[in-house]
This record gives sequence, structure tokens and C-alpha cells, in this order.
Amino acid sequence: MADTTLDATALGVAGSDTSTGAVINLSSAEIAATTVYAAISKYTGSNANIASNTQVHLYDANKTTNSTEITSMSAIENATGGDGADYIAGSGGANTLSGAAGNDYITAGDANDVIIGGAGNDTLLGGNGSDTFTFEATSNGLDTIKDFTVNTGGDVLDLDAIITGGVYNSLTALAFTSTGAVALSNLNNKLVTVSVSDITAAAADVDETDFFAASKIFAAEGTVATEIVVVVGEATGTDGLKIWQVVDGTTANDMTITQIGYIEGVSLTNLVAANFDVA
Ligand SMILES: [Ca+2]
Ligand SMILES: [Ca+2]
Ligand SMILES: [Ca+2]
Ligand SMILES: [Ca+2]
Repeated sequence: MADTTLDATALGVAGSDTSTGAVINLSSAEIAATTVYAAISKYTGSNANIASNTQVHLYDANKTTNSTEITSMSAIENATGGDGADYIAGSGGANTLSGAAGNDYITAGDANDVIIGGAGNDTLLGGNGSDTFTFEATSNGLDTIKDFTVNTGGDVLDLDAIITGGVYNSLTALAFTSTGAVALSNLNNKLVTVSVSDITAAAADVDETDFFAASKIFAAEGTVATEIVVVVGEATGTDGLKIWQVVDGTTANDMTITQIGYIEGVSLTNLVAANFDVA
């Protein structure tokens, strides 16, 4: 939980720090400096709010003498942040917004937007429209999507960089308690969903011991290169989905399992193939 209280004791300290990020505000509304701090724990120069269609630099420390360094923008649809933690707000039109490295906050607004968190643990909001959230093949970090819309016409998780083999079992979820030991060759390059009773329990955290063995849901790791995306969630409810990337190489004991996404507020119910770009 971020500290949303600005550090008033530092106000008036002389000096100008090096910028460590930016706010890119393509929206029609002013963004409060406190909103940015609450999202990514960065300060604007002089704690100034960020007007519509401007970019300002961000700082780690709160000093009123930091330049606000305002850059005006117009007719911008797409934006890419820098290596630091950036706050990027899209316009009412269709935007392609990339956070690049750093733990970024991206809120895309109305229309059908493309949101690319990039490296780092990003917080992403598509807003209205059918938005596409694009994951990286490697070093994606763990991105949180706060407003994912399920069903046809909803949002899309673009996992093309990782898998292109479609969805397994027509999106019918396997149960965590299943002892079917599905062969990895049947899953390779596919997205597979797993149902758990409680997404916050340890059973929802994919690991090799609980998920990959002769007596488990999936067969033990093998010696054929395999890449899978596992979506774990509850059958109903609003506790969210965890997205895991599983990579198994050609040698023994080389399986890696990494959580790359957390989708707030949804369950496995009403997920449809159109919610995934995996083909
Ligand atoms: Ca960034
Ligand atoms: Ca937009
Ligand atoms: Ca949108
Ligand atoms: Ca990321």
C-alpha cells in the first residue's frame, strides 16, 4: 500500500533532483499530483498537478524547487515511457501506450486501446472499450490488470509473444485436485485454465511439486521444449485470476514457473476464447 501523504517536511528544500520518470497525460482531465504519488510513489516538481495534454518529469524526493518541466502535447495518440516508473494516461481515442522498464501505471481511458506494460511490475487499466493488454515473452514482470472485462466484446490478453497454439480443452478448466496428469505435449504452446477453490490459497500458486507429477494435474517435466500459460482462478466470484508462464527446456530439472499477471475482479466464469490472443 502506497503512502498517499505527501512529505510536507521536505517542502522548500533547495536543489533540483534528477528526474526518475514522467507523467504523460493525454487525457482531457487534470491529474492531481497526489493521484500520481498514490499510484507510483513519485513526486512532480513543486507538487504541481498535471494539466491535460502535458508531460512533466517525476522525482523520488519531494522538493518544491524541482522544475515542473512542463512539455505541452497535442494530437498525440501513442506514448512510450522511459526506464523509470511512469504514469501514463490515455485520451478518449484509441491509444497504444507502452510503459517500458520500471513499475509503471497506465490508464488508457475510452476507446479500444493497446497497453504494453513492458519490463517491471506494472498496474494497468484499460478503461472503456475493448482493450488489449500485451505481455512480453521474457522479463514481463508481474503486471496487475485492474479492470479486465470478460465475455465477447470485452478485453484481450495478448500472449502471442509466449504462446500461439490456442486454448486447451475449449477453456474448460481443469480442477486443481485432478489427478489426470495431462501430457505436456498436449499443452505445449497453449493456454490452460485451472480451477481452485480459493485464489488466495497456496494451491493457486503454480509450482512444480503441486502441479507437475504423475499423480498431479500435469505430467512431470520432460526433455522436450514446452511452453505453457496457466490461468488459475475460482469458478465464480471476484477474487481474480493469476497468470503463470511455464517454460520447460530439453534437459532435466530446467522447468521455470513465473507469475506474469494478476487480473483483478474476475473469475474463470465468462472467459471466452476472444479474451485471449494466443493463436
Ligand atoms: Ca517506464
Ligand atoms: Ca484511450
Ligand atoms: Ca480503453
Ligand atoms: Ca510488466
